[in-house]
Amino acid sequence: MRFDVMTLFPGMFDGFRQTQIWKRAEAGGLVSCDFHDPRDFSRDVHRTVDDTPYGGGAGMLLKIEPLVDCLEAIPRVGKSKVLLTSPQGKTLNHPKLLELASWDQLIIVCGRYEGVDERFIEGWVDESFSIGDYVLAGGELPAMVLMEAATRLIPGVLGNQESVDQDSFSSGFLKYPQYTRPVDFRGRQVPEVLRSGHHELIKRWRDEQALERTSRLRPDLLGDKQSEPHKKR
Ligand code: 4FV
Repeated sequence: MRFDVMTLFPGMFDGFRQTQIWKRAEAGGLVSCDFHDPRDFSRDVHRTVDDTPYGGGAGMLLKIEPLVDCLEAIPRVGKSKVLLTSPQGKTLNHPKLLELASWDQLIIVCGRYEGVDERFIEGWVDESFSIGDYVLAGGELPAMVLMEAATRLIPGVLGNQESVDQDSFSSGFLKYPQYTRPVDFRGRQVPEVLRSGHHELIKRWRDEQALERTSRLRPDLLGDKQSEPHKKR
């Protein structure tokens, strides 16, 4: 999977690229990423990439020329899609990330200022995505969220595929409670069943817990799924 990120702040990704999951995936040739700064495509000595909105209103917008010139300079690789980070986009979720993880190239345009010229969206963006109903200063964090979440779903990136399959949402349920040593912390015990070694009982307990917390915390996830969480669909 190849990520091409259009951003005015490529440095924001330095820390992200030091994360273990990304470094291992990049070293294994499972992912790669390149950064492209629209400011390098601005057409004036002041390297302007923003301007005031027609019709008035607060703030500035990203101009269309540097965005189009920057995008058209990115070599396309196989099945590629142009994504824009925007609060107006569809909110990312697990099924969408599974779909995005199947593309050869994702070009992510990071919004800044109050947004971008609408003609760029109409003419050059395949899909806008949001990470939630709140407003950020830029699209760089949403881009990293997508890059990490999609990369985790690429076969071979995570040590054991099992951990993806057991992720929250991959079964459509929230994950069951989990515990590790010590067995007792200030009188708080690890549930007996998990220390029983009785795998059938452990699985049943985890199913019940996943269903209970999903119906309590995220009933919207249940839809038709009223019964066991881990019954293969
Ligand atoms: C956002 C979000 C978001 C809007 C103006 C950056 C900001 C500026 N992107 N999910 N929520 N973007 O707030 O994706 O362009």
